[in-house]
Amino acid sequence: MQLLNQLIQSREQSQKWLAVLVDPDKMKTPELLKQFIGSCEYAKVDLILVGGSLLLNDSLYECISVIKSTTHIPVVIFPGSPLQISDKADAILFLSLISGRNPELLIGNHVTVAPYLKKTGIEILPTGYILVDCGNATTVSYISNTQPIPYHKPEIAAVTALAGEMLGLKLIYVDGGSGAQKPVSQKCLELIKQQTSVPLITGGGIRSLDDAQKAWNAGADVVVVGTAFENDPQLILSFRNRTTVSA
Ligand code: 1GP
Repeated sequence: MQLLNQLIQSREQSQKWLAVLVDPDKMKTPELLKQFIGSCEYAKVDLILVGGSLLLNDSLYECISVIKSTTHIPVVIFPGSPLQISDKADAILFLSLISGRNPELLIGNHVTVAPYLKKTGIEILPTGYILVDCGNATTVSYISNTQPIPYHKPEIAAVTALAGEMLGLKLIYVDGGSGAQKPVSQKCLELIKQQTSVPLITGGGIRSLDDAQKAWNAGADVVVVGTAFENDPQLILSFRNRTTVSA
């Protein structure tokens, strides 16, 4: 079954997903990456995102190959630039940065990469990407040259998500950016959940199972963790016993 349909099915059953973000630049050796993927299996991770706002090394392809040779957990590209494409992945978040007003990130880059993406045959996940200011300037807000939505204006995030769904986007990803000081507010997730009916992904600044649980309870269907697991790879083990079905 296509990933989007699996996610919709999980959402209908109130089942929550855990996604791990792997930054290829942080891959020290293939062995260490394989070890970490082993921990992902133990922690019953549902999705592995690969990508980054700024990749300094040309290691995306190798990183995905190593992961695919180690696990059956689906691998999804979370592209920080049009260069981050690989036919080795299962799918790609085809991101439109709808919180910003940078035409290249709303539609421009998409036109450039569309024919290449078609050739890869991987699943395309049209995603409304919303950046929220979560306390510090992140790489993504600098590189994208866009202004994030203010933390205390969740209603703006909610109507932005609504407009994204009306435009036909199939997923909403509300992100504080990698290494955010704090996660996107629960109020923001609740309002987006009320306004929209497509699956909701959130990430940025999630540092513990408790943070993730709060995000799931507030309405996120998928919680993404990157920096916290990079800093402490053992932390992922504590996610094994999470509650994956919400009330
Ligand atoms: C960033 O949402 C992801 O786009 C993950 O953020 O690295 O802060 O976990 P962290």
